[in-house]
Parts: sequence; structure tokens; C-alpha cells
Amino acid sequence: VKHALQNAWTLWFTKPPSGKQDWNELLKEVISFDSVEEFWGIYNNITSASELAQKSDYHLFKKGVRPEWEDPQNKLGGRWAYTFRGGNKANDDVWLHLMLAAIGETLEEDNDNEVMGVVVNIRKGFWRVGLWTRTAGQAPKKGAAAPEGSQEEGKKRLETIGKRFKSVLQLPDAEQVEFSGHADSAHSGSSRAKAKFSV
Ligand code: M7G
Repeated sequence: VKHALQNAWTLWFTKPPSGKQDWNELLKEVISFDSVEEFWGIYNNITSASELAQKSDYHLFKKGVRPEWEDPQNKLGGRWAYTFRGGNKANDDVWLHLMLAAIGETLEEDNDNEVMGVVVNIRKGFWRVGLWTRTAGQAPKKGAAAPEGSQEEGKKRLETIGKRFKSVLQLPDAEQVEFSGHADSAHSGSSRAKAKFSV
């Protein structure tokens, strides 16, 4: 018996660079799945996040969305992120819970349709988890496809998702997760663009 997920998902991997390589050459599609059983089959057979080399990423995204700012479905979006400092050994339980929340659709309300995917970045001295959203709470540009609802509604929707993200990570209240828009990250050439808001 297979327990169907609400959406099909694709796992991607960013391998550490060996020399000078573009972001694009390092990003590889691993496998897609659409049932709970397939998820566990994959999870039990891949390298755990805590065993990945520095500069590796896992990305778990809805099938059909590339885990890149440039993807048409991410272009107007942004990311909730939290950085765990001190050591680059990812906590496998944190990453597992985040993936389960994504595929179990518990990060948002049914018709929000905001969650695009979740990411873990393994870096020197820290590791980071992210949750990518379709919108970024900005006023729609003239002529651009406007995210539905007002800017204020959009921000509220994103903050609710941010709070759920924070609770999946089991962070103490005093810690903050930060939201930044992909357009700002792309513009500054770094994912460490100034946070727009936090919860
Ligand atoms: P990161 O891996 O998100 O964070 O971005 P880090 O700074 O902690 O390692 C590192 C670099 O990877 C960025 O400065 C970009 O050069 C590149 N990069 C990351 N992302 C998510 C993208 C993307 O979506 N598109 C492109 N073109 N480059 C990206």
C-alpha cells in the first residue's frame, strides 16, 4: 500500500565545488517521489545531512520547481532561514522534521500555496536551513503578475509560515528566523541579503 502525498517532490543535491564551477554545474537532480513509502526508501539510502562535506546542500522542492532564484515560480519569492552556528555537523533530526513538515503540508494552510521547498546548507563553521516561499510580501511591480491579496495580507501569510518553520526547528522564543526576498539575494550576489522581516 502506498500513501500518496498531496504533491510530488524532487530531491536535489549541490555538490561541493572542485575548482571553479558555476552554481548551475554543481546542482543535480537526484530523484522524485509522491508517496510516504518512497520518501522513507530514499531517506534511508542517501547520505545523511550530518555526513555531507562542507559546501554541500540538499534541496527538497515541489516537482517542477528548480531550487533556484531564477526559476519562474521562485522569482517573486523569498526564503525563511535559520543558521545554526558552531560546527558544521547538521542535526539530522532537524532536517528530517523539516522535510516531513514540507511533504506532509503542515507548514501552511491548504490554499496558501506558498511553500516551494526546503533546503539545508552545510558550511564551514555553521549550517543553515531554509524554507522557500512563492511570494515575498512586496508590492507587485507594474505589469508583473501580482501575488494575490494586499501587501499586508501577504506579509501576514508569510509570517504565519515563518512561525511554523520556527516551531518545526524547535527554536526557543528568543531565537529569530529571518525572511529575505530572492530578488535581493540575487541582486547582492549572496544569500545573506538583509532580512526583510523576522519572527
Ligand atoms: P548559498 O549557498 O545560498 O549561501 O549561496 P552561502 O553564501 O552561505 O554559501 C552561495 C552562492 O551560491 C551565492 O552567492 C550564489 O553565487 C550561488 N547561489 C545560491 N543560490 C541559492 C543560487 C541561485 O538560486 N541561483 C544562482 N544563480 N546562484 C545561486
